[in-house]
Amino acid sequence: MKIFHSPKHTLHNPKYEVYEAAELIEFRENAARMDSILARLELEKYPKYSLPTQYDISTILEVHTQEYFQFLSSAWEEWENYRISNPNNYPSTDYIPSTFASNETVSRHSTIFHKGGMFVKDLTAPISQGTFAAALESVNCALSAADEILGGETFALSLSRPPGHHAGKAFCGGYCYLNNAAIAANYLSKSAKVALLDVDYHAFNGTQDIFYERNDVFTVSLHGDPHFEYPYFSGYAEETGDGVGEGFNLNVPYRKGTTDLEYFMHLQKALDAITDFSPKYLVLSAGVDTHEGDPNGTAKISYSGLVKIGEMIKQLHLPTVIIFEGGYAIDDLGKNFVGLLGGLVR
Ligand code: SP5
Ligand code: ZN
Repeated sequence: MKIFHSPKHTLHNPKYEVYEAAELIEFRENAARMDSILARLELEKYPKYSLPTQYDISTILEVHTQEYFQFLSSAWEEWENYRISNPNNYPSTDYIPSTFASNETVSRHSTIFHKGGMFVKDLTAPISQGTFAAALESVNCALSAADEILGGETFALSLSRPPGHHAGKAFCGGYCYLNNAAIAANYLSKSAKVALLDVDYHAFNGTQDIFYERNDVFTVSLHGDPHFEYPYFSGYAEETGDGVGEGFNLNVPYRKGTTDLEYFMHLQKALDAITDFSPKYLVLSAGVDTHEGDPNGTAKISYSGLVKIGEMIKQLHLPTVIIFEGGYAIDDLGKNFVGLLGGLVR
């Protein structure tokens, strides 16, 4: 199995995120997460990583809008230019908007403030100087992994960072800017039917947005119920798709404090639905913020539970592109992620 990784992920390095109300905390989706995973892969004797191939941006523009992509590419610089051209004292910073568009049909996109209010969904997607470059490399890793599968491999791993599943057609949010898994699934969908399974603790609002009106990619997510959990406005069981996509989106929300055995039951339901769809390929959005020690989650999945999740997914017997998403229990992250991975690929 090939593993794709780019050291350029470190270019994405926001300092802070806004947690709740006015509480500023250190940015949790940090570069140390990747170090933890790389160290564990080495310890467990996985092959050394490969650098990704560079793909044309048309692979991204089939999933994200041109306007949004343009915004991401220039946001930090526009923000920096605004700072420089204004007489104030603050030093160069990450960009986090503070004024949000309430109606997405308005199109007053003139300043960075208008654009930020349109395209940024929440206060946990700060844009640092190298965010766009890192996000592109994260996509390149995902597409490189997809090409392995098209070439006949059974598994390929993309160590994508930043993660992607909260990024929609025209928005970033929740640590995500470009939807790595969606871009890989869209790329694979040119060859055959694809299922996308998301086991990150949070609902995949970006992925759902992208495929909601499509029937060639079946999207399934298990997550903390949005009645109490981020992203709050998406991830409900009654959201099943629209138009020809009706019936091709499955949300499986679960209760606060969900434990291993309950989780396996939910997962089996998701796997059965995927089997019924009979896809040729699987894209797995692999987050391990379901772990009992995760500061961003409420689920109580044990280490052995994560291994078992991998083993259950293996029973689909599908060629699978594995894409790293969330997981913030930094001390256990490498062990947890490689545990799920090992259940699946070993
Ligand atoms: C990829 C990924 O895992 N993104 C997660 C983004 C989570 N953002 C959470 C923001 C909401 C914080 N609310 C905390 C409630 C604690 N009582
Ligand atoms: Zn998550």
